[in-house]
Amino acid sequence: PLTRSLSMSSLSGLPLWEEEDLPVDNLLLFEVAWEVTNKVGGIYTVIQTKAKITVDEWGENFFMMGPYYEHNVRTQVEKCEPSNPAIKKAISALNDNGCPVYFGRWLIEGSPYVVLFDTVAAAYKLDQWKGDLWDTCGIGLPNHDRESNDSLILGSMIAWFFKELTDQLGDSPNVLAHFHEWQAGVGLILCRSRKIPIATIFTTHATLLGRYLCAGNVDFYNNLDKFNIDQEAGERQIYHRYCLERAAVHCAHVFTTVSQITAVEANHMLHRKPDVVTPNGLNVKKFSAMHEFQNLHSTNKVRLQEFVRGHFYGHLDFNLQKTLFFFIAGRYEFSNKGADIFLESLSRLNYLLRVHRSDVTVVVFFIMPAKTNNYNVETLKGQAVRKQLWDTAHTVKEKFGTRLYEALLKGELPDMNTILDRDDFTIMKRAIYATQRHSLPPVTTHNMLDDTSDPILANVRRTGLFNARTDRVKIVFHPEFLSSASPLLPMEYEEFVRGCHLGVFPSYYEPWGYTPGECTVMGIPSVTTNLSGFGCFMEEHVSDPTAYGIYIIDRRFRSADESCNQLTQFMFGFCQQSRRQRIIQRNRTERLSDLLDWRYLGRFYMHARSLALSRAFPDKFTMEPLAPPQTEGFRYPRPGSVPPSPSASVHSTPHHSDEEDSDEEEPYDEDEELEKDRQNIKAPFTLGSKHE
Ligand code: G6P
Ligand code: 1S3
Repeated sequence: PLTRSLSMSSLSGLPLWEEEDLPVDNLLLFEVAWEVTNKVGGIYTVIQTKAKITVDEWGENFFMMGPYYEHNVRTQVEKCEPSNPAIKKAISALNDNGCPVYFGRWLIEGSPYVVLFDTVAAAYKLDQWKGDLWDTCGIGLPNHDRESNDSLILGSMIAWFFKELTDQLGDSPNVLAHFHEWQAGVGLILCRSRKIPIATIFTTHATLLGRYLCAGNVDFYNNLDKFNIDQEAGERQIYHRYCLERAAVHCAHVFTTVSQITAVEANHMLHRKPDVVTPNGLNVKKFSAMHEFQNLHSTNKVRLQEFVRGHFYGHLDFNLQKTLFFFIAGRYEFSNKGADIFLESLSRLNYLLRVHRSDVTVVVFFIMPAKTNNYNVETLKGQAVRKQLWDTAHTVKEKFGTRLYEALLKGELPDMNTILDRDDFTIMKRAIYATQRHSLPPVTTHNMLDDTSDPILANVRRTGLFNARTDRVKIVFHPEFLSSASPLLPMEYEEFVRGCHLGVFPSYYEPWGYTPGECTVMGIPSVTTNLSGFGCFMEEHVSDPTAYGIYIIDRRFRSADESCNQLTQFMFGFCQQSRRQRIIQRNRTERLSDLLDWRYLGRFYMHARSLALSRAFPDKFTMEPLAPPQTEGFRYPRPGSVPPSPSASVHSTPHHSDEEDSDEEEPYDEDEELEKDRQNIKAPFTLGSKHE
């Protein structure tokens, strides 16, 4: 039998989860999502990072299912023949009926098998399948809604596949299918209505109505029980989608969502309380050298500094050694992702830094994709000017070096007054003249298609954050996801995050929120909120989140203005930290990684699976469903050693700030601090009842 290797390092102090007795070698597990091999948003991260632990547990009996896109398959999938004869036959049945299905290994960590359905080639059956859906559950899909139509085609193909498969298998091995989000839900609805014998799980990563209502500026969380949800869905013209979502939720043997806060939301918006909360994890990689992530911060920061040198050419009157890089990134949902209160708080921070005559400058990156028409000229010119200055310096340096060398060969010291000639000075002066600019460094790196109505730009105009010389907060809006192939900022997202000092994600609507989690495992502090799944999870498991570099804004019980003030204070406090304090804080942040590791959080998926089997096949899976894994009561303690707060440190004095470039101003034993914290983390924990 396949075994599970899930024990976390006992050093982490996290609760262990012992092996369950799921006979995984006599089961087939399918995980269905629109984002399998197809990167659209956050669900891709969930399934892509979770693949490794699921393959470790299920081996050859695990399959992912999603839509077929030729370009995705060409770059990410190695096609092969299924070794399981029943799967092979089921695929052939669809292929033989003009509905192509592809099989292969997805080339990500764990190399899971994938079954991909060509929804475009099967689109000729759309009308027939619309009729089936209507006859089965009375849900009609409008023609203009491409996304819903695609999800119906995928779902119909998947239900057909499961029918063929289970006809082949009989009742051994049993099939367990886990569907993610409403776009994959149709398959579940059809399987259940056709009484196909499989155990089903449905996970929602956000509710349709929650996302829409929040984006519409309502006081969502204080009115959860007051919405007329049918009417709200109808008014937003998403009634059919909402019906698909709600039907999938109610058809599933087990319903899960990604956080407690979304569980409460789902109970109101979908009228079913989730059976299990399955928090999102990451595939955490530990470096063998403990300080490697600090070195990576340093080297990537240098690359960001190079970009800034170009972008702010002619205005580089701030000290890059005292410049901090903040950023926000993600889907461009202006208020849901909290870009609104971020901008307002930045303008307050700008004011505070100015009145306190701070020598710190903050460069803030907004990485949110919007419609653009390529990079703008001024931004490209900035990098060209920087390159020209670099080339000039290099040419003069070469000449200087040659003349110096020749003088030394003659046994003389060079005459420093003549070592550079008039031509050298001319090219240097011309290079300097080229750095003059008559406009301010641009706020956005691209030509925006919607310049006048773009919400970020509109708020930059309102707050006046135009990158003036006097501004201590500078804005760079990069309305496109990052890529190492960019001529402007050639960095992958991960490298960019590592080079920054603080991620700021003040979301209003955020069922989980991967961005701050990704910062955490890279040892970069971040701001989150008590309305995000991640923020609530951290609040629950970390005694002093701020000390660990997790700043949680209260957006639940405070007004928007109060939340802005809190965010401003967090950022201002961060700006007052010394380099040494930032290094200590990054070490602590990185220490929280174990909590976000799938090797720890995967247990909630396991629990959902055993629950679904016991509900779908009660005669066969008679084992008592395990009690939900418990993490309550486990908390990372307040770090015992060096306080990260500037007020508690003698080093926030002006004298200290003169020495910003020195890393180790006072003896600081990292290993000693780490050991102290580990001692503290040995907290009591509870295992599922079966193992007690
Ligand atoms: C890492 C490196 C140090 C560097 C520091 C800069 O810790 O290991 O060598 O000085 O980053 O930190 P800062 O917060 O100023 O970017
Ligand atoms: C959703 O993606 P989003 O950014 O639209 O699913 C993610 C994965 O579960 C989740 O992290 C995020 O909060 C949701 O909002």
